[in-house]
Amino acid sequence: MKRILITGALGQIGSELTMKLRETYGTDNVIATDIKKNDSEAAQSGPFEIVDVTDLKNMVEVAKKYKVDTVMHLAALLSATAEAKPVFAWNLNMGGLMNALETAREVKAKFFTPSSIGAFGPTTPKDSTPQDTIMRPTTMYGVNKVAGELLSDYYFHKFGVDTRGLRFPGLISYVALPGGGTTDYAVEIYYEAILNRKYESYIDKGTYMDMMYMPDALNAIIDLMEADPAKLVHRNAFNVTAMSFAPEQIAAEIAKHIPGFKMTYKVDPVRQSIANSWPNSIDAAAAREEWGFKYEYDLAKMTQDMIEKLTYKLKMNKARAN
Ligand code: AKB
Repeated sequence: MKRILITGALGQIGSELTMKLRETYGTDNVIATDIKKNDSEAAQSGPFEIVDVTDLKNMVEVAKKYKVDTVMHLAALLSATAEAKPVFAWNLNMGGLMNALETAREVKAKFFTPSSIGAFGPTTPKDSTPQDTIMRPTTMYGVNKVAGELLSDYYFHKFGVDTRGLRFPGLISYVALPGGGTTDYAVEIYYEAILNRKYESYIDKGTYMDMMYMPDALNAIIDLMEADPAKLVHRNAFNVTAMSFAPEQIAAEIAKHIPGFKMTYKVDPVRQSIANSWPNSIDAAAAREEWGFKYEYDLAKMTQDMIEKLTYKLKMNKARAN
């Protein structure tokens, strides 16, 4: 990877991935794009272009202008929003992906896009979900993710585009908030714990889902993209995970740092039923074997870091506002 174009660069993954790639590959070699500009570091610290992923011409022009050799396509709606707006989700998630793949084909670039644990469904084995297994999701997001994996495989086999992907679990970070996902509770809980010492969970106790801390997710993207293609048996997309927990377990871990922290439950039936259709925990053996996937943060280590960094961030925000 030498010159990288990122779509959805101001979203939850993009805002941190842009900065990490700029540190690693050079500021001018990472072109952040999104539908709107804001005053975030990712938008202001290097090349930025407005790109609407439903506009193929615009995307190809930007890719050609910067002579990119890699396209990372992150712009997409997450599971809960996609469930609320299924037609819009299909058009944006599938139309955007098709345009990004076409762009990569046109400029002969390598390609990355995230898949998700949402690609699995209620008939998938729930525990240690294998890399290759039943994939019959019951959500629009899941349908998009399975179709996206297949489309990425198609572009590899048909046109030789070097497509690669990861099935991400819930991603937890103190930098940018996720929006419209089912796993978002595991980010919100830290904000509420620090600010109010309490959290009302919309996911019920006993509901296990895979999660990963953002620094591990960013390393996984780079490691996969730099992996020797000769070693890749799979491509779109690899199971990756760092931990699996239920709401009461993350709450207990937070309470070790914030005494008196209390969690209550008010279950949201839509997001609960999405969570129920996903695995309890997935197996990342193929990612470990084919390109050396590893992670550093488990629940305890992540919680310590999240609370430290988020407390500082919220303090700085408050100081700036006063
Ligand atoms: C979501 O909850 O929709 C995402 C995901 C697991 O893909 N965080």
